[in-house]
Amino acid sequence: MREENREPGRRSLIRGLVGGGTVAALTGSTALLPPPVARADSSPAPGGDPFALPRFEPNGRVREFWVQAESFQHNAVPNGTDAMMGRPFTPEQTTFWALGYRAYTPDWGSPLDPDLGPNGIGANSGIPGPVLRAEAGDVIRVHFRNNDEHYRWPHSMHPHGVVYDRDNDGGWLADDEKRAGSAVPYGESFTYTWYCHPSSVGTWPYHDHSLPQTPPGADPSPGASADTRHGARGSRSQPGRSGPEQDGGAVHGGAAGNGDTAGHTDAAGNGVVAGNQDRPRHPGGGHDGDHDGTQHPGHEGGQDDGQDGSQPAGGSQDGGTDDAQPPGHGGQDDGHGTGQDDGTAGGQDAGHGSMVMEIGAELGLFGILVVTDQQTPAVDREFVIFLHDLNRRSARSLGQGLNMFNGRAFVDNTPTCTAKVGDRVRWRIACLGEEFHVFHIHGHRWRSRQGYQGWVDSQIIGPSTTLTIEYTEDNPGDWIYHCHVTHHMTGGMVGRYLVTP
Ligand SMILES: [Cu+2]
Repeated sequence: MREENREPGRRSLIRGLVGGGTVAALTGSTALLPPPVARADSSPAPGGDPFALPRFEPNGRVREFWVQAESFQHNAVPNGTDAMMGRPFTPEQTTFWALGYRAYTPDWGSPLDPDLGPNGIGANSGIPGPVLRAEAGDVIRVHFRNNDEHYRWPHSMHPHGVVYDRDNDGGWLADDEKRAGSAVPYGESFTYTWYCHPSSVGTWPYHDHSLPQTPPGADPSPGASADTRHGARGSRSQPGRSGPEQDGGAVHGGAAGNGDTAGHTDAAGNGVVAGNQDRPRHPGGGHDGDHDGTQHPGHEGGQDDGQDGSQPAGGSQDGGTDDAQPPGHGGQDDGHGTGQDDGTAGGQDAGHGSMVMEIGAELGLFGILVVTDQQTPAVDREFVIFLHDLNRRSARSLGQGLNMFNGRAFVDNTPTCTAKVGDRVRWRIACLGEEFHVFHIHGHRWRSRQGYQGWVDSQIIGPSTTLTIEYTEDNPGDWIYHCHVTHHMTGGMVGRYLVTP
């Protein structure tokens, strides 16, 4: 049915972009126009409600995925070099305890093999997670298991773009903490069901959206420690927990306790908050940092570095960025803060006190979900690149914050993408974190809804938004792709793009 509407939709799109007179001249390239634009034009039935979403027409197919959250030591700069700036790194400076999603055979039997082809799951190395692919009309069923042996935090999977009910959303709220899929305890599993509507066609992120946590090595306030006793479903009372990492691994589900203190009998038993539990709660609750009155002013965010309070208002915006400079480097070079700014100003934005919302995603629990339909052009090469940042507030083992593509920083550590002239190329790019980026590929242009007649060679992308870039390769060379925000590029967001004749 939508097939019939396809061509008119594309034609009107072209008119919108370049005017009707040039339609014929561009016909050859229309197949690679960004599909969502054409679809938006073609979906409403003639004379129908322009607000109406295209209807879900189930095709009876269920796409099943077996996905596991895992923890592992991860070196973001395995070759030890920032080849753009000529700076060396030791493994200690760039290694942290990461989290990642991996795809498995049924019943989480064994990890699926990597498949970097245009219809594959990707590297399946954890960061990013597997590319979850489906078609409009499909139902996606993700069997998710939490095997976070290191942090032992609850985790979840929250998708964008597809359609789901609240129980399958994976997003945790302190005042709605009973939803099983929003906080899957370590060692347990949950099955999510998501529907691929026609409006789901495109590139989307999915990520951990479970309860906030205090990163290991942070200095949670006594009150924050108390909070860890309740609401930390699944992560409390874990046998075998050991190591210093666990100390700070305080789970602040206690935020939920504000409206429900009766259920948390151990609140009174926490000596550290003695005398405070009788204090009237703040109306509106939720502010775990102050609900027990023990939060120290100096303990907001990355207290160790003590710079939070001295940051100008703009500091939080630079949160994960200034910190991308290694100590002793960079700060002076590009006029940004010094290496000791570890981005903790962002901590105030990302959570309360030392807690960090979506810390699982910051440590690597994210991936790309792709929904296609019959209008999606086939390509020869498809590159899946995830832009994300990590600062020392969340990973104290790092010598500096990092700006990463797919869990790696700096050229020849980040993915090297390859194509040959004549290839139909697609980049599926997504972003999470605290930064906005400008994705740029040297030597190439593509169609978008921005720029002169839609042609661009750089595009803005921010947390949870995506880019789908399509073109026919025409320019051989040893190129780079990078974020065009200078200190994100020098913080690691640069990769190689090799095009052969
Ligand atoms: Cu950037």
